Amino acid sequence: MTDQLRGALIGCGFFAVNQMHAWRDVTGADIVAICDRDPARLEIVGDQFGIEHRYSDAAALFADGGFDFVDIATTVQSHRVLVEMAAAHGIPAICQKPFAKTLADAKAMVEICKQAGTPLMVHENFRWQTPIQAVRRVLDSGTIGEPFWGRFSFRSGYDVFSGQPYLAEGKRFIIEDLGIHTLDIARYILGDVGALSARTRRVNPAIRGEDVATILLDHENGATSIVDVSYASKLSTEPFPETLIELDGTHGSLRLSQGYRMEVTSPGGTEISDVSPSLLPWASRPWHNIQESVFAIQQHWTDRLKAGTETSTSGADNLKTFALVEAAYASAASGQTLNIEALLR
Ligand code: NAD
Ligand code: 89V
Repeated sequence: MTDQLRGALIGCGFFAVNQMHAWRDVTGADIVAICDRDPARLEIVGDQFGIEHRYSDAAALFADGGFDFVDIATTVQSHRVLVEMAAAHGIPAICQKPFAKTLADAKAMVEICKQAGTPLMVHENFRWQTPIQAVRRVLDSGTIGEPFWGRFSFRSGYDVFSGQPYLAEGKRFIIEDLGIHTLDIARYILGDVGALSARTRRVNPAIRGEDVATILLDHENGATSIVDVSYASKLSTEPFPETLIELDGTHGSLRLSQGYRMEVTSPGGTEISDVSPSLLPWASRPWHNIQESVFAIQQHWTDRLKAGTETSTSGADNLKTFALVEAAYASAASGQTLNIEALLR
């Protein structure tokens, strides 16, 4: 591995622009080639970021080579084929969320990279947000003791469909696109999940999938939590894209509330802090929280790839988040509680 890693990015759409900005800030890696089957997107992103090597076909990109890793920023339909292409060429890969169309595909993708001996990370960036990292640090400090209950809440009325029109078209919507992040945060904060039960509904008649979901999680450590997500909530101050958190522990409690305000209560009293993300020079409100986490996860990948160690959101780790998505849809359809271990076998 050279000191300055060379990356190729596939998929120059809406979100990839954030990834390209963040790659410019990352220490130790540069994007040297890009690929998109849409010539207009290839030109816009290539010109904006001064990338000369441009491909309309991923197979041609891999055949030419000249890079140390690939960053797959396409939508889910192409994730499996592109991850498999990377593994076949011995190239480490980052893959955007949702990792795959099905849990069976996701398992196959993890297996093929394992067989090839190539690192695989899912771009699950929400756990890298500044406020989420701040919550993790409070738990690690022991201030509130052992957490026994939690709530991870994302309720918004923000128009996500204008930037990402495909979100209105899929049979599945909020759990697959946004709840996947919230479920990952619940796992990151309270640990792996043994069972879950979910209820969903569609409020917005102009979209195809569900835009509200309420999910009850039994964590393996005995804690119980609720993940509740909505894009149908009309609030006095729009909170997009903040995840709000409530945690009750044996010695105290934590509340992460709107406006990035964290309140921690312990036997010593209550401390209030501002855990706002920073506004990177290329970022814009209200997306800056997400944009900063894109930089953080890409720096993490670069550091870990150089060190030869596993990433926080490796493909194998993400199977445990992806299983929660599958289980939530199955539970909402059947009304049953789903066992997660059985899905992961
Ligand atoms: P998009 O449709 O705007 O962009 C996808 C691009 O990929 C398009 O330009 C398309 O032409 C290109 N593409 C698709 N298949 C290709 C292939 N086989 N070869 C080459 N190019 C191909 O989509 P988007 O909104 O940018 O979303 C991309 C992914 O990012 C999705 O999986 C989405 O869920 C995810 N996303 C993640 C976050 C986050 O915070 N992690 C936020 C938004 C979107
Ligand atoms: O993070 C995402 O995947 C985005 C959004 C925050 C809009 O849901 O699609």
